[in-house]
Amino acid sequence: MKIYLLGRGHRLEQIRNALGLSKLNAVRVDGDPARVRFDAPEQPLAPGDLIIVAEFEEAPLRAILDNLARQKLPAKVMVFTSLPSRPFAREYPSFLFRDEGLIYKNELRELQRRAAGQQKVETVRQIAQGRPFLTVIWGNPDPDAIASAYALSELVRENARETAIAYMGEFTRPENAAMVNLLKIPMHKFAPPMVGPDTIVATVDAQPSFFQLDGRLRFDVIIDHHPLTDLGPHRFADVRPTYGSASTILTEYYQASGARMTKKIATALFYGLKIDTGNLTRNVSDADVAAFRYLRVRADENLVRTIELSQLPVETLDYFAVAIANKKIARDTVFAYLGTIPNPDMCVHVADFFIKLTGISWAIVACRSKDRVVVVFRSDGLRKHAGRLAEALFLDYGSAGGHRTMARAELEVGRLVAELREPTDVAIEEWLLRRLASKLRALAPFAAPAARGGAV
Ligand SMILES: [Mn+2]
Repeated sequence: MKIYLLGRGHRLEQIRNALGLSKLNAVRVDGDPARVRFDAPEQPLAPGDLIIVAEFEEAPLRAILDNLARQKLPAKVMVFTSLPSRPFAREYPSFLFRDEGLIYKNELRELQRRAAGQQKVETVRQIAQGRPFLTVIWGNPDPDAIASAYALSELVRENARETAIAYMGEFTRPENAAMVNLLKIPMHKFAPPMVGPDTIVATVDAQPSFFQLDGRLRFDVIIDHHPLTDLGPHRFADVRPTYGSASTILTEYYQASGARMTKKIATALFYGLKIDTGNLTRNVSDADVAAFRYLRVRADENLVRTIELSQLPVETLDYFAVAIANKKIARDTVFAYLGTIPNPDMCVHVADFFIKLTGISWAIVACRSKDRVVVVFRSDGLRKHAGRLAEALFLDYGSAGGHRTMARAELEVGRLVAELREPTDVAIEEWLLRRLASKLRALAPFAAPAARGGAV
């Protein structure tokens, strides 16, 4: 590929120097740029060649462009000018234009973004200076919150006297626990003594209004991407509702401040961004895409895969065994009752597995857990609505609802006793089958008539 340079001015010299640095094959075309012939046999152009024009005055620029336009060249023509490029772009639609105004606008925007990021990091570091720094995760820790809390702690590590991460809720998903274990991110269940009189308290992926603590916690630093709520008194806040993840904001902090991003931090942020945006398919902004690109080459992709695959605790196998042995399957519908078990999430794992079976378009898996009966619905969503079915069948006994393909009902055992002599597992399973069969006819053969004519 050859690059031909045409025109006048310091811009042309700058372009030539830039091309020289990138070791591209640039040729300065001498003579009158408004008369140069590229269609002559001694100057053959190849289709991959480029002609770069730089000119700062309108009349000479037009003369050059008219000359090139007449020749119907196979090469692309790129034009750099200090004149506004829009009218030229309309007049010469096959040429590519960039004016200095646009170049500076884009450059300035980028510089401004970095300056703002630097400023923010400096502010947070100053707030943390010499003080204990505690980042609190609201609710059950999810990958975006975990990654952001970790990245923020590392960002202030050299300034703060000590850093710690606390979470309010519980680890409900095994892959989130795997993330923390594999990346060795230190974090602890929140306890009020963690907050001393001079502790700086931060939260990420949440806002103070999310916490129901009657104002017992005061937040100094807030970094979030949820819709803005009343933040109350604070010393630093950065809330960007257009961003797909808080991990994106933290990524920009590292980029802007030049802080060293370790593989561990990059892996955590990459996973947080991936989960919150559903692999860049939900709530994505340009900033998320840019952060994704930045993180992807820095993250440990094998570790990310290991975390993603860590979804099923080994004890799940026992419940799969029960489910497969006890399944009631007819036509396109499968039902399984898992008995009384400690963790109702097992119903979710089994139902997610059953709905993948060929020919199955309804999977319903239920269990008793403490004083509740949990019923998990999965459907293929074709002319079906799992949420409405769950509501129609079970809303009278507790909570029920969901989407076309996924739904859940949680019934209070206390409200079933009127219809069951005793809430044994056998009685609960029979009752559920009768109830389900009233709407899902495929299950009718499994539904025993109600004992003593009990109401269904
Ligand atoms: Mn988030």
